[in-house]
Amino acid sequence: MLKKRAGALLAAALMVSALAACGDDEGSGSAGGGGGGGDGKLVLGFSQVGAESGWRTANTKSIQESAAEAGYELKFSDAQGKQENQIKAIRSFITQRVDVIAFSPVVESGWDTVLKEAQDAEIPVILTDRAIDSPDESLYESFIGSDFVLEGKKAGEWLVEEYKDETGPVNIVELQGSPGAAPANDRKAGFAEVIAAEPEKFKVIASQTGQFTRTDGKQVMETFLKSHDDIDVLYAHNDDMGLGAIEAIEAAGLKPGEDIKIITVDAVKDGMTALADGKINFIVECSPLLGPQLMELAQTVADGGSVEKRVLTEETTFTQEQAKEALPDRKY
Ligand code: GYE
Repeated sequence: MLKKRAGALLAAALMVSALAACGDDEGSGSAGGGGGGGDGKLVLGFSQVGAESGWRTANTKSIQESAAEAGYELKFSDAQGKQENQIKAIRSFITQRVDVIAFSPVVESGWDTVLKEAQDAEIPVILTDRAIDSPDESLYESFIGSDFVLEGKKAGEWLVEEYKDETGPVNIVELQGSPGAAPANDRKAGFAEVIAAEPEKFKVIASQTGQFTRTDGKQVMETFLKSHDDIDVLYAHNDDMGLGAIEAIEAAGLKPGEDIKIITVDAVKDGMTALADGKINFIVECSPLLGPQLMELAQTVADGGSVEKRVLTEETTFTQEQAKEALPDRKY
């Protein structure tokens, strides 16, 4: 890899000196605008999960803008929520011999074969946002993203504190993210671990996937409301499902945030607005702005340098008051 980049840099340097040599008759035309391919630009192949949520849209934007800013050529592929599409995209990046492959795995399992192919082709891979469950860490250079278990724990801790003066039982319904995805598995586990300290008090009476989307969040909440008339709390693994559920709760004649308390994860603008309006009670932040750090990592691995195996995103939490303060400056 080092050799390849060094070669590309050398080629670029030669090109510059060649231009300088015949520079006399060059006008003041735009500098460095090499016409596609072979111009020494880092080529990054990125396979995105899809466009299921506000978080995902902000994440895509961050990656596209950061690549443009860094002057990289970004080959962007949308998997529409399907692992098979991601595997196809990765194989196509290998065939095209991109410099670096990055992807946000739809699910945790089943990546070893295709990542081995990338390794054999000597193309470094960076995981963004979501982890894989392979024990072979040599299959990727780095994983940049949040600690989803911690996010689940923060959600649980808020709940425990909120009900500390009450005896319970506190009936909770849970809207899980898409099945098999790291944030769905981990946010469920972190939350469960915290509330397990008081098993007689906190009861998860229903838990089902809402696919990280508003539509499914709304639909599943409707079925929860039909089969349970004693729901105290909704824990949704992302804002979008929580926002969909709010529609279902209002349609059932109940007040979200009061009759049913709501905890979500992400803190995208729409979620923060609902929080500031009192319809959500607490949001655990998960930052989608991974672009700038991803570009740095891509450059370093393409240059043959070593990077941290795990790059953690820094995050906070928001109450309704804090959301009101943060909203005016919220970028996504
Ligand atoms: O929380 C959710 C999105 O992987 C962290 O995926 C991401 C999650 C995010 O659909 O809104």
